[in-house]
Amino acid sequence: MEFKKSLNLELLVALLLNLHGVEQPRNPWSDGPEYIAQCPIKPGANFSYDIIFSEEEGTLWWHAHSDWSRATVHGPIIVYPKAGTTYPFPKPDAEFPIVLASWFKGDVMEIIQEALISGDEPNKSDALTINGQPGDLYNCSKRGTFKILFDYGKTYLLRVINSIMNEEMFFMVAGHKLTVVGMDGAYIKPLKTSYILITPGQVMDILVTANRRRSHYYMAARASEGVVYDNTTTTAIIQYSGNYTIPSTPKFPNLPNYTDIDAVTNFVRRIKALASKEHPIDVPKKVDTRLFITIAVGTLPCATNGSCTGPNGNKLAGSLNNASFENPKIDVLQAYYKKIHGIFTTDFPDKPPNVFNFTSDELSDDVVTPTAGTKVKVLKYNASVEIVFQGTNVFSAAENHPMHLHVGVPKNGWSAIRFKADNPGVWFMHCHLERHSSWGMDTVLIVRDGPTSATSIRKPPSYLNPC
Ligand SMILES: [Cu+2]
Repeated sequence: MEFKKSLNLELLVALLLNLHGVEQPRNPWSDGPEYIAQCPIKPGANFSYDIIFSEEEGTLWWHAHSDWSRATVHGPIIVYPKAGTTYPFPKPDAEFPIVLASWFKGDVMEIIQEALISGDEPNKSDALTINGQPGDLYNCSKRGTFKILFDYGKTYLLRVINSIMNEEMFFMVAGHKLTVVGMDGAYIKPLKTSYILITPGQVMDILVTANRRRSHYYMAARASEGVVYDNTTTTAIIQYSGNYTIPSTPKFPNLPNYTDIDAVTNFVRRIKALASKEHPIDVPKKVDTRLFITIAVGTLPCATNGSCTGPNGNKLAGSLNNASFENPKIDVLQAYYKKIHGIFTTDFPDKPPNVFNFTSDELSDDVVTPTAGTKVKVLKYNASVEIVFQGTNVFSAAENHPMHLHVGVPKNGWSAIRFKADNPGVWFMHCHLERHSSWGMDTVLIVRDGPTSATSIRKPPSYLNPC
């Protein structure tokens, strides 16, 4: 698969791709994040990505991964069942990708650059969109609202992708039950629900049966609250085929409130892996490498002495175990592979440097003083790893953190994951709230090579972009 064309000549920004849910066995060279897997592709240059699919099925997606280019450069990838096999659920009659995204009045790359210089919160988006259109509740897009046609009695597969920059989203279809059957490139136990909560970076495969009175119905999405969030509502319309009186306005869904934490919890706790014979899961029962990682928003001193407009004249900084990630001069992968010293350090802490009441409502602002640097964690090949992520309430900035190892860390809560480090390479681990990632809420996991060439990083492509 080549994305050469879409990344070519006319683009004015440096772009990189990140493939969501694609495991890319031993192939970090085409994973994408700038300064992690490669240097940014400069305007006018091009780069071919080699994307190796292995176990993935269902919906995946790709997005640019250079500053905030993800806002507008993204798209679905669909993996159908292997020849001779079928879905682990009744085959849908038709399918629609539903891509949620953010719209900013202004240049997104400038918006984040200005925020990083000022040290303050970046601008909120001005609209949220479904397949590129904000929908009827904004004053700019009535004619363009995205519409799909339902034939009564048929079952449709909605492939919902959240490419929104900073908001976790409730999504609903008025009057219709949803059955979630897949997430992030894997099928799950069918989950019947009236709404979903989908975090930035996530994908959900959802069955909807057209079994309601022939009419027009809104599908709609709005945020679950964050510290700062776009509180607008994006819509698209489902129109039944056939003869009926068209309503003056489509039926609107009863979306959970922005602040409805119970709605978040009640949905998320029901997500279960398929764990069938055909779709096994293999969670390590014994663990030999443990990481306990606190997630915090703190501050770093202002680069331009005292002129920052963040808290106390400082600049906002995200951190994992008090380490605030800084992009290196050369990508970590190249430095690791070619043994170039002085680009990163391997001292990412295994546990929080200081222990405090992580979720207290009364924390002093200096309880976490992050250190800026390029700290990575090196894992042995085949290590059985457990990571416990712990959310914190530093700066009263507790919110959900959708960590890109595909795990949501709930507001003032924790998540635990286990995996076998059997994919040698250099892998970016970051919060998928884009402003948190820009503030340094990131680190890199390096999985060392195994004993043979078949358990080692593949050879680099013949051309690597210079930094
Ligand atoms: Cu976060």
